[in-house]
Amino acid sequence: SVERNDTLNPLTRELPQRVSDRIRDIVGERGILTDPADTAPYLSDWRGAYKGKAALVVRPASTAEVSGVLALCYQEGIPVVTQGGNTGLCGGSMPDASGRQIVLSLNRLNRIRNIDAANDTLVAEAGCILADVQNAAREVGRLFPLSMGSEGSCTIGGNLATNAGGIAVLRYGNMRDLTLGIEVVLPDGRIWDGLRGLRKDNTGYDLKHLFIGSEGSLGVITAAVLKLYPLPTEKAVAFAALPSPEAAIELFKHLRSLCGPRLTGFELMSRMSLDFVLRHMAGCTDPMAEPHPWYLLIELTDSSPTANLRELIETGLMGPLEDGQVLDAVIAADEAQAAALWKLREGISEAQNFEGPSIKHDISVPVSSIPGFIDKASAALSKEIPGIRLVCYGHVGDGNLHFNLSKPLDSENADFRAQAGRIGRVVYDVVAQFTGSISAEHGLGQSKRQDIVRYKSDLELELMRSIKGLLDPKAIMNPGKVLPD
Ligand code: FAD
Ligand code: 2HG
Ligand code: ZN
Repeated sequence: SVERNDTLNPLTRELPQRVSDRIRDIVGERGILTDPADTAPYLSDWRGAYKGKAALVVRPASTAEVSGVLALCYQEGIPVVTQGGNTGLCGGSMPDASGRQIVLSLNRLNRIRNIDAANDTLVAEAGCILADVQNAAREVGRLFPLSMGSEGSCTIGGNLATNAGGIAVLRYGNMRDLTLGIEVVLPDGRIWDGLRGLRKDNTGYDLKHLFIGSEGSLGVITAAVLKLYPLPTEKAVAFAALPSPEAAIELFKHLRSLCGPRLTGFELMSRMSLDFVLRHMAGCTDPMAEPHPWYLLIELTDSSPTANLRELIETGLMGPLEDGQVLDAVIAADEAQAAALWKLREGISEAQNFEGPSIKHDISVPVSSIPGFIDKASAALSKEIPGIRLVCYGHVGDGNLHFNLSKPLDSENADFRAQAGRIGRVVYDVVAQFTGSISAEHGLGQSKRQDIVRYKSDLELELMRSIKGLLDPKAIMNPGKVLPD
């Protein structure tokens, strides 16, 4: 609230000048952005689906500065929206329209503090770009396996706060599985140093897991101890055409038995998804002569010098090709071809943006229920909105589908957007029938927080609210996100 005798910050008319002056004292001139040209990228998301206003964009460069800013915000009751690379897909990093909230961007907190090759760990600050962490690990002959289309922009803090997944979860797990310890600044400014690099530590409640996946609603993650793995020395990538999702799950079972943990990526995509990529992404071409209804992108990796993965994947595809469970297959001959095949999968998200407004459903069901889910949800939607364009793809080896929709060609953008709530319910009710999740890897943000009322038990919601009340008693951390009203 604004005190009577206080001068308002002329930039926002919302934040008292003395507060912005104190923030400037903490983070310095470089730590505050005020020019609209500089703040614009922080106030709208990657898709242009969410926009917000902020009292200030603050960019601390150390944990101590984060602590100072939060202590002040806590004292003054100023709401804080933490932001990493701003690549999230649920509006979690966007401030609201009030202009009262502060965006706390961690992009200057981006040092790699330590690499311990013997312990296979790397300590990264939250603002490190994921690709930079992957490269730092590679430089010491190690792998940091988290990988996704946004890796050139998303940050370790955002990956932790959303418990990000991506394309290698099948083998290495999601961000939660890749993290041994974290450092967190609590809403009142206190710093919890939980940067322990231990693979065994049973000393009570594992507090880091409360903050991982909390989407900025409990505190600010400032650094993490991440797990490293042996660098793969061999890789094989195949692109296979299939008649149906059932055939994809049969092939999954077959390849898991044949290849064991070497099966690293298993990504499904529908023809519509591939069509969008071919239409909009420069340099992408169909690797097959004819169109097919479904495709899989399959990756095997190994660190053992004796593995012959190309031969292994050929063997794995031979039987299914003979009995018609696989319609056609292409195996990458070199790294450039492998990258070109991956682009067909990784380009879908961006390509869909060119087709007008989209409605995203990042769902998971047990792997065995994938075909049943696709059948039921597709039938329900086609009945609900004739002409709807289903853009179905995802990390099917993890049971995770991006069951996305693009508007019918003959409908108005605004009409389509207005139906997102109703359409979501149709899809999520089918998810619930298969005991699935309405957010597999992207989080709840602002787009799905109300939906969880229908799909989580009262007890779960009560426990979530109790944890929020305990850690953030003044509710200053990312209000309007994660928890329902
Ligand atoms: P932001 O978008 O800035 O923030 C996301 C949330 O985390 C917000 O709620 C924010 O408040 C909170 N937050 C950010 N930093 C911190 C911090 N330090 N402390 C506390 N809270 C914080 N996601 C997947 O899981 N798998 C994918 O395969 C995948 N592919 C993608 C492909 C594309 C092309 C795009 C655009 C996105 C993709 N995403 C994917 C979504 C997104 O990239 C991830 O959710 C990523 O982890 C977000 O990181 P970020 O740094 O951009 O976070
Ligand atoms: C992916 O797997 C990402 O490509 C993005 O998670 C999904 O844009 C989407 O819906
Ligand atoms: Zn994904």
